[in-house]
Amino acid sequence: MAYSDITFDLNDNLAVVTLNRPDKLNATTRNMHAELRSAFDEIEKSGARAVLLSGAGRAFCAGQDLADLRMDGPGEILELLEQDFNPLVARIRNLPMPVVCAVNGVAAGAGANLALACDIILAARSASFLQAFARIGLIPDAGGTWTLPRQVGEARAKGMAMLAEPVPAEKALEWGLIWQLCDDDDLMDDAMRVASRLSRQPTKAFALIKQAINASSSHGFDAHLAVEAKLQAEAAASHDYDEGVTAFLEKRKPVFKGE
Ligand code: T3D
Repeated sequence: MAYSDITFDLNDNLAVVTLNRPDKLNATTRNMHAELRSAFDEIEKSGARAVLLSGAGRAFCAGQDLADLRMDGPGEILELLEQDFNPLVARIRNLPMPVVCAVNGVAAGAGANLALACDIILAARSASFLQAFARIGLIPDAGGTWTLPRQVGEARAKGMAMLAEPVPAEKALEWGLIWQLCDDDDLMDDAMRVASRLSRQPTKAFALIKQAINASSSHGFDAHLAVEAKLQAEAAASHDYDEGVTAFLEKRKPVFKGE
């Protein structure tokens, strides 16, 4: 597929996906979603072992392009969520490899929740997270009402959703929304370093870590111990587990294959 609303590059097992409508702060369109679906299809087929997601220009993503709406009522919103946003964030959460997000500027509306669906989030000091929905009479979607209370607690989740004020990256770090704060000029190098390191690590274990952590919110502790044991047994069946232990005993660096 030829891409116009995103750029997509795959090198050395690392896929780099960049939202690419900088004039509109990378607001998403139906076409951008179609391109993202195609890119993630390619990623899954290609044997890639990590993804880096970012935005072109001064923003990460301003959420749904409000000029790309028919404005013919709730059916349209349901369609957008069920066909575009929900499958996208679910795919990222369930993708069997780490997804690193470099939040290079404002992440607003569903753009904020797209970033928060990723596994390792780095943000530039000048970036911010804005649950803009209430400004237009909507509620946080694309997983926002699920993710926010878990990550920042109910008090801050409700404040973010109802006051709809930007949360600066430094506060996002303090609140546990993101992994790392970077100087603006360093963000892409730092994010590339993290993503490229992850692309050479035990991918199968990373997929199982995602599965275990995703499942943790729907079980009690005892039930989760059983899930964890089952997933650990799967990890122990991998080449990379054999290699990790062997390399440790031989006092050398492991060479993981992601298998
Ligand atoms: O039907 C549904 O709505 C369902 C799905 C919803 C999911 C959602 O994501 S709802 C939330 C949608 N997003 C927003 O409400 C955010 C809208 N944008 C903003 O509030 C501001 O642009 C920002 C706070 C993000 C940044 O402000 P600022 O001052 O840095 O930039 P700007 O001047 O507002 O924007 C620059 C350009 O991008 C401008 O275009 P122009 O005038 O230069 O041609 C602006 O219109 C455009 N832009 C920014 N966000 C969007 C957008 N165009 C369309 N849709 C946008 N979301």
